Amino acid sequence: MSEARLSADRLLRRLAELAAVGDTGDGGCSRLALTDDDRRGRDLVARWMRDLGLIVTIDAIGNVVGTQPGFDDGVAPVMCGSHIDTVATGGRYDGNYGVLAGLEVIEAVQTAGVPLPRPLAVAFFTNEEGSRFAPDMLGSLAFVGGIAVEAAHDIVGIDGARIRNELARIGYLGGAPLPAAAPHAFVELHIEQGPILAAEGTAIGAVTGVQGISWREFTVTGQSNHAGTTPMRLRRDPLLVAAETAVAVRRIVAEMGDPQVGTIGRIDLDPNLVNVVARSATFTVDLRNTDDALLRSAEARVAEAIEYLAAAEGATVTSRPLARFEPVAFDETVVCLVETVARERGLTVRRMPSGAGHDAQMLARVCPTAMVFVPSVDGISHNPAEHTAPADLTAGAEVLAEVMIRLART
Ligand code: HGY
Ligand code: MN
Ligand code: MN
Repeated sequence: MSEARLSADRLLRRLAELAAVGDTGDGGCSRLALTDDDRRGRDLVARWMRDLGLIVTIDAIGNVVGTQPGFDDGVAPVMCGSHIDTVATGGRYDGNYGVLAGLEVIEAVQTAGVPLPRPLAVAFFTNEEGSRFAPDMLGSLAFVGGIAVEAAHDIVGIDGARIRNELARIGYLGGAPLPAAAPHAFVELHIEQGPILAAEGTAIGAVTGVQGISWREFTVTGQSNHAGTTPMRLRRDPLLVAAETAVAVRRIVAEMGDPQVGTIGRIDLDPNLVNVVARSATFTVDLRNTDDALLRSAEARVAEAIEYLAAAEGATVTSRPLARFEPVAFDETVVCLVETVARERGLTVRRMPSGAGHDAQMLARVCPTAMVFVPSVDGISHNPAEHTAPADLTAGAEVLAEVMIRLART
């Protein structure tokens, strides 16, 4: 039995209250990074942190950390957390769960007066999703010094907004120093967002690491022309190249086999009109693999395919990287601790890599880090239907609590 008694009701209530911010009316929520909805979500969670008496800091990229008071500055905290920005078709658990469960853990520890030699902290990091501003995990990347603040501030989003301006506009251009002091350890609790735990009936994932991620934006330029008067043999249609690229990506990934995945998630057609052969097609290719050499091979094959398809249509191609992070392995000691705590609590547990990117993959650069997964019903995520059973949410939070308490005593 843990020394701290978590309140499942309070956790579920806060999850519902946060999900109401940016509610999309279909069970999900939309809080794209640094929008007004993101600000409202930030204000709510920061208020909960302050109500708990935590020291709340905001840094220059808008990361927010709540730390227990009463410890010397030099004593590094055991930190947990995740993100509260969402994709536009987000569910209510991705990121939010790890932040609010962390808040619940700290509240339970404080209520029980659990004696710890170092503080606990909970963070939400800016722009984990990367949907509006690339790359993803931007806030945690800056937190660990993986990108200069000035470079991060100058990033322009898909809607033309600049990060620094948006941070200032929503009141989260903070003064806490970057890179931040390294935590003693970091644990991120998160829904799996995939099908494995639910299919197996396993309660907890002891996450061993995160697969490599490659995002690249391609712009294929052809010739805008009249849809009625232009014979097919004279067309240089960039949309055709984009469509053939989608087929090529699927073929390449199928030939490589699991765990390689490939996605064309965003496409913009210019001028995007019913009676105009497009001038250009701009689209993103998201490739991922647990093996970096294979990921590089997939990148090369896709780039080669696009060049070939564009040349065949008399079109030209330019591209730019949006994100590229190599595979990350988490700290074996912390992964083992997650397994041990889960088993002690009578929970089934299995080791697994993460298919999704997470802030933990950045914190792993500066301190012992691991993640705890709980099942996603039908493996659905980045979708309003995203769901995790309350009992699974509670079990994950209790594992988080015990792992953090033990890490605080190491
Ligand atoms: O794309 C990802 O894996 C994460 O949701 N940012
Ligand atoms: Mn997430
Ligand atoms: Mn996500």
